[in-house]
Amino acid sequence: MTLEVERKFVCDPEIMRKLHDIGAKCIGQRQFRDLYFDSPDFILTLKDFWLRCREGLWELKCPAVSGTTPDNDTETLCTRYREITSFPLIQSEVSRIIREHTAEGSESNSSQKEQIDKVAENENAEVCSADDTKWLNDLNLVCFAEFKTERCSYMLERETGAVRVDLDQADFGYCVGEIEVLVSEGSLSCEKKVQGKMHVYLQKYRPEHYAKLLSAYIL
Ligand code: V4E
Repeated sequence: MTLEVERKFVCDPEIMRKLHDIGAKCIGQRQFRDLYFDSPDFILTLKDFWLRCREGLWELKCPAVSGTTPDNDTETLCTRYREITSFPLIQSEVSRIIREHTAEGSESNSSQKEQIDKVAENENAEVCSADDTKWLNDLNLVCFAEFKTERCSYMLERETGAVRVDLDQADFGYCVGEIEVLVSEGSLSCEKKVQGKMHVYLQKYRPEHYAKLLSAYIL
C-alpha cells in the first residue's frame, strides 16, 4: 500500500548544495513566528493536540490515528495529523478537550466550567478575530513556546510525481528538513526518528513539559 507521508530529516551544512545537485528547484523562502499554547498542566499536548498561532493564523493539529503506540514505527516516524484551520472550529474543539479533561478530574470550580462553556458557545460565530486572546484566558491557556523560523522550500520532479522539501532554520539554533513523498508502507520501519523543532525547543527551554511528553510517548 502507498502512503503520502511527511518525514523529517537532519540538515547538514551541505544540504542546499546536495538538493541543487539532484535537480531540486528553490520555489520560495519565508519567515514566520510561531506561538504554541497549552494549559499550565499540559492538557492539550499530553493528548497530542498542538494549538498554534502563526502570523495571526490559528491551527490545531490533532492526532489523526488513534491507538498510536511507541512500538509502531510507521506511526512514530511519520507525521499524521488532522489540521483544523477554522477559528470557530478550533475554539470548539479545544474547549471540548478542556471540558472533558475537567469533567474527568475535580480540580476545576464552577466559574471555570462556565468560562469553558462560553468559549464552546462561540462555535457558530461568523466572525472571529485571530488576535482575540480572551478565549485563551477563559480556557486558561498560556503560550509555552515562541520561536521564529526561516523556511526555504524546494521542488524536485520525479517519475512518481513532485516531491516537496522544506528546510527550516529555527532562531534557537536548530535546522531540520521535511520531505513530503509517496512511499510504500513497509519502507519506513527501521530508520531513525528525527527530532522536530518543538522537540528540541522543549528539551532546551521547557524540560518539565518535555519530560511529561516523553513519558506519555507523545514525543
Ligand atoms: C511537536 C508536534 C507538533 C508541533 C510542531 O509541528 P511540526 O510539524 O514539527 O511544525 P512545522 O513548523 O513543520 O509545521 P508546519 O509548517 O508543517 O505546519 S504537531 C505534532 N507534534 C508531535 C510530533 C511528533 N510526535 N513526532 C514528529 C516526528 N513530529 C511531530
